[in-house]
Amino acid sequence: VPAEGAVRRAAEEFLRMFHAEDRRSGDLEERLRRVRAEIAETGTYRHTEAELTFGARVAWRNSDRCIGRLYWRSLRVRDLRHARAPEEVAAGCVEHLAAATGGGRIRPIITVFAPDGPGRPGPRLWNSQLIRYAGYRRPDGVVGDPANVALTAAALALGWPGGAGTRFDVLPLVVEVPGEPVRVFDLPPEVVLEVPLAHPDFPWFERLGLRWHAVPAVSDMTLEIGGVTYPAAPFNGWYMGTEIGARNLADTDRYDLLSEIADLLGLDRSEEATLWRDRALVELNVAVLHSFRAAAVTVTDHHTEARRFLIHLAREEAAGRVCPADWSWIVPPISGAATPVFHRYYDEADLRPAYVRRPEPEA
Ligand code: HEM
Ligand code: NRG
Repeated sequence: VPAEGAVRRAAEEFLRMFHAEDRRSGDLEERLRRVRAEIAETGTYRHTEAELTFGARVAWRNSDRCIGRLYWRSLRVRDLRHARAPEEVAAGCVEHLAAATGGGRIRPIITVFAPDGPGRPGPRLWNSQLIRYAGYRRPDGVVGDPANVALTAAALALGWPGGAGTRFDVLPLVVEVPGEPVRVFDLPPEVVLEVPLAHPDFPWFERLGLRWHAVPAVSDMTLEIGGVTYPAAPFNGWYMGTEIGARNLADTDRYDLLSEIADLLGLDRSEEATLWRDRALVELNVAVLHSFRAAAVTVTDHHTEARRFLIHLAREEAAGRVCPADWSWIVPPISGAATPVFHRYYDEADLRPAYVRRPEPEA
């Protein structure tokens, strides 16, 4: 928790911004007086629902790594600041997934749990996303997602009995409420929508038994609004296919599937110059987009999303705002120069409100 003067300055800056952007926000001077008094008395202050909603949306708008920001105004904000008990936090996450999944019509949502207060830290989720696949370290390598080996080990150490031992075992939620033992909670399968992957032209693809979950719900970033930090504030939109097809399933330190797929495609892997990696990548990404669409689960492709992002940039510019963007995250991991976001530079700025990645918990 930052010092009182820093909280007051951040609060004032945020409230001035809110009142400048939102005409229904009421009397600024009156609100500033109340917030200053509350900070002087308690060291922090409580956001109104309208402030919280505005802050969470603007934090999305400020996320320089996110290509999906055209829809920042549509973020639905669930206020669970009263939830502090581990059971309440877990239940709030389960409800979040049910509401976000919408049977496949995915809705951008954030659930905000209790903030850090002076001498009273808020709850934390150890999961990097609400839905994560286990990674079990075995003598001959990792079964599952190598990105989640530490979380899997932590869950097992906390009493999680482990899953079926497949490559796609859904991990439990790991909830930390300061002053209490860390707890694990299984996710009910009905809130974990998954898409089995098939390819429109290659029947063998389905037999690989690949799948991915429908909702990317990031749960390891702290939401910072006007000097208040919310360490548990899971948010989600929908997937861009490349996140799954060009990274999660393809990276050598993730599922590392390119060699296997190239062989099934009958490609010549004797030298790099046959571009077997690139051809396998494209077919894997075709399968991801095809399968999500066949399952009626919201997904976007990188060409469409890149075009939308430039519309967003133009709108932000028209509104007189700086729109920070990080080229190395915005440009998609395949076919970069075939998308319009490749061919320009972007403003850099570290604006608030923001989602700030917090360090991985020690496992
Ligand atoms: C990052 C797309 C919604 C905040 C990203 C990335 C993509 C993306 C492709 C890069 C991820 C990576 O390379 O690992 C989308 C799409 C959305 C969406 C298609 C659909 C609506 C949201 C929402 C929020 C958000 C609702 C927050 C309210 C962020 C943040 C990052 C990010 C903070 C950076 C994550 C990090 O540093 O690891 N987004 N996003 N996005 N997005 Fe979005
Ligand atoms: N690349 C990660 C997810 C990061 C955020 N991406 C989104 N966010 N689409 C992965 O799981 O592949 N979102 O809020 O929609």
